[in-house]
Amino acid sequence: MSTVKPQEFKKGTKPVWCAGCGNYGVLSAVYKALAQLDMPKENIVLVSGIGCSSRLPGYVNAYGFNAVHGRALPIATGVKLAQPDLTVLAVGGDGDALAIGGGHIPHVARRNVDITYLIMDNSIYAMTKGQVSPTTPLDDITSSTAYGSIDEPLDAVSLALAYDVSFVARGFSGDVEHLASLIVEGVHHPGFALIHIISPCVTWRGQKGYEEAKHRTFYLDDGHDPTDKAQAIKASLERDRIPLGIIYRQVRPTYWDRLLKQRVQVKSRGVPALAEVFDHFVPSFPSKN
Ligand SMILES: Cc1ncc(C[n+]2csc(CCOP(=O)(O)OP(=O)(O)O)c2C)c(N)n1
Ligand code: SF4
Ligand SMILES: [Mg+2]
Repeated sequence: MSTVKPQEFKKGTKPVWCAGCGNYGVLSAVYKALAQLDMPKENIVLVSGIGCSSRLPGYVNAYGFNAVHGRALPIATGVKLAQPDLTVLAVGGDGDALAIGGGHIPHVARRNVDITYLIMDNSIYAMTKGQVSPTTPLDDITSSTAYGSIDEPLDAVSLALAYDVSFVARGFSGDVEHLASLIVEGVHHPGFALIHIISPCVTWRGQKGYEEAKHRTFYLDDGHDPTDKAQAIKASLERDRIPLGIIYRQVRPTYWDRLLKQRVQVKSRGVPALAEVFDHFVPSFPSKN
């Protein structure tokens, strides 16, 4: 049982988010999860892109890096590979993760880098004043779609399952306790964990985000087996109802495990120069597996 209090992760800087923004709930869940994880602050790094949601690391009492739009994952990968004993969380919005940064998800997935990625989805480009995003519903009027969006929205969970991300979950900013438990599970998972979070923007979408969450979400129960990929895909294909909880989980070697294995192979082949490179960049850090 952790004795660390969530407030210990709270920074003096007050968030600049609008009143009613879903991001407050996500931040509270991050505080709770980090307290439950009970690890030293100096071992935690949060890397974000650019957007309202990407401001989150600035409000957490741990290491943080507010990076470049769409580039949270490559930077988080660099941090994790340089210091594998750190706990690395990547955070960002739907635009950051699924538009400009969308090309990074499959590669982190196939490498299974041990990062927990929080996608804070408000279905809009909020920071730049309400343009259509990859998850804006069809027909929605936004700053850039005066007559309604004519693009089908992307589903982050379906995408993650198609890319074979090894841990896929969905939470809602309005249920802090549940979201915190998903973050804890994601961090404990050895490999890439993607958590899709419904985090409404009240300024550019009014109450729409909260109404969608209220009327369409449901919690997966014990009948759902997250180790069964077919069940996970079936759950993600429900278009009218949105499942919350752990949708998929598979334990398989991480990128670090593979590097360690290669280090042994390189050494056994007796190429001293290459072995030296591996000794330098791939020291024997402990693995979660
Ligand atoms: C390379 C680059 N392109 C575009 C921008 C402008 N820009 C900043 S934030 C943003 C979108 C933010 O949307 P999202 O990632 O969903 O975050 P939100 O603000 O909704 O939380 C854009 C297009 C930028 N900063 N850098
Ligand atoms: S504009 Fe939207 S996403 Fe940004 S802080 Fe305000 S409510 Fe939150
Ligand atoms: Mg957004």
